[in-house]
Amino acid sequence: MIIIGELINGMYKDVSKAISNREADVIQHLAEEQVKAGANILDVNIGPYSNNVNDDMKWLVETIQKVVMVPLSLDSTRLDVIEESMKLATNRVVINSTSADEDKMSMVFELAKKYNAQVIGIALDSSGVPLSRDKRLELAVKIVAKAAGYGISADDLYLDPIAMPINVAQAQAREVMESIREFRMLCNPSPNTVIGLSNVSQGTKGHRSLLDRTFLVMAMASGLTAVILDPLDKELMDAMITAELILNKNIYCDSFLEAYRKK
Ligand code: THG
Repeated sequence: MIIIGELINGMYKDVSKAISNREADVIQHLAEEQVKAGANILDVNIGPYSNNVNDDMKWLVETIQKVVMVPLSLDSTRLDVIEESMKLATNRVVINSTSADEDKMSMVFELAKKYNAQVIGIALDSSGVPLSRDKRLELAVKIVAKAAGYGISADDLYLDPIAMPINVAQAQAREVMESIREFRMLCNPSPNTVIGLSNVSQGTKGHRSLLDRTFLVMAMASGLTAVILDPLDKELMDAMITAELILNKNIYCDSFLEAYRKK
């Protein structure tokens, strides 16, 4: 499982404050803790409150790279912001994200090609979030075909069926599970699949972690290969590690949680 740590996001008030006040220690602590907890990639999102998106994103990338070596997932709707920070990246980056809209895909895949980046493609277009597996599949097909046209291999593509809050879109969970299964069959080798797991429990009161980890285990059984989550949620990470074991991705031993963490 590819773990993408979600905590460096200006949606969180303390992170937003740390960005505007240039508190490097706050950001670097979050980066180190997430990597220590098992994050393979860190999502970097300046959030909705930034007044200076370009400088803020560049500062975040430089600040994080001073303390950890992992690749970054640059999470922004602004491609100019992504490109400016890509120039500073010391590792391969993930562009988070493109939609299935033709013009957006052209710009994102062009950029990915130029900088040898990976891409998250969200099964969504200007008509909105799809509510059925069929519509999600139709959009995913467009993304896979477009990526192939730019010579971007399926390994470098992450298809996101959009996990939605369970409290307002309860029927979508099953559609998402089935979409993950279908996306994996779109080509050979299969594209990666990814979800923003915390979306699931957004706005719910109580049991957030339980909702997220149950959803994650089910999505993994459907073929999920990457996930954006809070790696500091230990019960969530334990569930992820256990699901990988049950799916026969790692060899069993009695101390399998410790063994996984030692790797
Ligand atoms: N797909 C892709 N990228 C994504 C998402 C996705 N990036 C952003 C998001 N979704 C994933 N990241 C988060 C990060 C935090 C939360 C949800 C998703 C979250 N935050 C608290 C909340 O809203 O309750 C914030 C609490 C606070 O303000 O302190 O839940 O789906 N490709």
